[in-house]
Amino acid sequence: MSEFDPQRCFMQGRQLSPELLANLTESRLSDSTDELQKRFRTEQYLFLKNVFPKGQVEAVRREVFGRLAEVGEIKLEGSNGVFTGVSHRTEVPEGLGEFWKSVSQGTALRSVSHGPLIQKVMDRLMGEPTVAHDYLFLRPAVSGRSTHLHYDSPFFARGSDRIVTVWTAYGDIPVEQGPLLVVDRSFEFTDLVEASQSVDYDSSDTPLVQLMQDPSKLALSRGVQLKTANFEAGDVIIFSMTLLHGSLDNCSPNGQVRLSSDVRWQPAADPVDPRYVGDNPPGTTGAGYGELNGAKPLTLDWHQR
Ligand SMILES: O=C(O)CCC(=O)C(=O)O
Repeated sequence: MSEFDPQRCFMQGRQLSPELLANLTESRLSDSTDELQKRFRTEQYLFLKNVFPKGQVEAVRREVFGRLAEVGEIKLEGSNGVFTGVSHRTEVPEGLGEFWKSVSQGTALRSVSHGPLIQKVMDRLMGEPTVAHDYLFLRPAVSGRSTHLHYDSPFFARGSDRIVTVWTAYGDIPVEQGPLLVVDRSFEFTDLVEASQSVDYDSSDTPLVQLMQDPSKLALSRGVQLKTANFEAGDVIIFSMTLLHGSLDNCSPNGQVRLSSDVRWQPAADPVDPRYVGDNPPGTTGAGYGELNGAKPLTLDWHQR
């Protein structure tokens, strides 16, 4: 297991208390299906190492960073993406939403995010045929773009109640570059889970779905740990709708962009929320790919940390 430096974990500019941080429990595809299913039932997440071959991940990086290079945001160093500090994305003739849709539907990306490898994993984990939502959340994160703690249930409250999120690391993402973090056993915080489940989110204004409080104070008051890891290219974390999670700040000193996607999977037998299917999915609020954070031009916030 690659240990991380707990001093290097920040969320929204706040350093997390090192004594509250711990490594995610690692799982491997070679573990038995029974073991994987049991671990998912117990912890409501599975941190699966090396799901995708490095070559496939490299292809995704080249594809996505190549598109961002076209709009001046990324300086390509091999398959590494370094933010240039400028963006010409608002000038694309098709508009930001269409541009982001085309990046999110790239061939290399989809052959990983919706390909046979992950399909097999999900069928195994759920013990029945599964299907992925077509709508994909692609996240190139520069500094200042971390995600507050939240439960996913308000966004995916319609359709199946057996949905899970599959978050994939496209590249090595050490803790200082902003990987995913989960609040251990947060499915037991009945008050917060119930509050999140009472929201069926379809509006870009109000309902409060993010927890704005200091993650360390929350973990301390609930007697739990904050779990993350030095993610490696091709690692995946699968988690339930009732597990609090967010991402660490990307503190890369040289503007290294961290790249991930998150996609929802569910049993194929359950109804699928039509907002997230098709070539032109409306998305949560109806604004399509244009509503996603990823659709916004990269900004210079990373200089401000
Ligand atoms: O990658 C991130 O910053 C957040 C991901 C997330 O919230 C999710 O996968 O549900």
